[in-house]
Amino acid sequence: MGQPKHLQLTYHTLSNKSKKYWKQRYSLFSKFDEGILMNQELWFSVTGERVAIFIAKLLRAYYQDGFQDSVAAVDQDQVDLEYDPAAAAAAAAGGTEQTQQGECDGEQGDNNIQQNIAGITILDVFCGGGGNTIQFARRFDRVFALDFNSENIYCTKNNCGVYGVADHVECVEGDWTDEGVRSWFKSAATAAGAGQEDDDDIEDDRAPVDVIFASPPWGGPGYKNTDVFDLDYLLPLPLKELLETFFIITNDVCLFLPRNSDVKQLSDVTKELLGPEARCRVVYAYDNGFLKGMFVLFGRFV
Ligand code: MGP
Repeated sequence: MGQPKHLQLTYHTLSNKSKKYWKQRYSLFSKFDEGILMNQELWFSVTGERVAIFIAKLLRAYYQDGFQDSVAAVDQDQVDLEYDPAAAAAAAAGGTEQTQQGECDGEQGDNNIQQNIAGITILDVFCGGGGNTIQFARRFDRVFALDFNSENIYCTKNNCGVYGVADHVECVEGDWTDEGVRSWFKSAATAAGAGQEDDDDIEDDRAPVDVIFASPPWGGPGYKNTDVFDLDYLLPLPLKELLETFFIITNDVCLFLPRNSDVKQLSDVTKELLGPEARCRVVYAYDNGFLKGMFVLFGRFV
């Protein structure tokens, strides 16, 4: 059974824009040689494995221990999650809760993932090639992997199979900007609450979601051409509109954004949407000393 050739790119068939990522192929997927598939765009946008492991571990630790302890728990796993006073001061000026930096150490201390966190469902809204989906699926009960691009969905399904996590993942082809697609998901908390009082027989087959994770398109590697990335240029929606669509379902949201994202803008939008006292948490993700991006956390993760 042959896989589509254009998803089995080699150094020679990669576009010039993506060639530089060839030597990073095993940091994108350590099982690259076992049949990983990616189209041209995924080569520069998929979340590297150690970064994906880092955020999956952090969110899992939260569910095990609560956030304060989760920082400690991740620390114990040798992830050097340090408080960065300079960045924190800058963020505080913008009103964010706290800024931290985490060194992504991959599987270290996490080799025997005891068991997936039962009953927690994550929606990976822009799943791309499945880099994040795979690591969530190794640690959480259920992951919905959504993408509007059928090729991405094909790659995610395939790549989840390579990592043996397909049983935990439901791939859905759909565009988040489409209200019909969004309305298919609902808050797991509401679903549980409704279930208790439920005495009507109205069938509701929408998918309950606890956490929304989003690593949206940043518009390609060109995000680095500016000192501060204006989050109005996120795709497919500007930051505020994107968050609005998420908060209808759950406030427990985690974004992966460019490392040069405008933190003041993040703070302003957070207050606008969640109230004047509202805060978000920013965690800068370093891999081998290189800053790869920032995670921005809302709701119970703050
Ligand atoms: P990068 O900044 O292009 O590479 O991507 P590098 O090698 O860190 O930077 P350079 O300064 O050496 O040139 C770094 C990581 O950012 C990628 O592995 C992806 O995880 C993420 N990333 C990059 N882009 C362009 C996107 C994007 O458009 N969307 C998302 N979600 N992630 C991206």
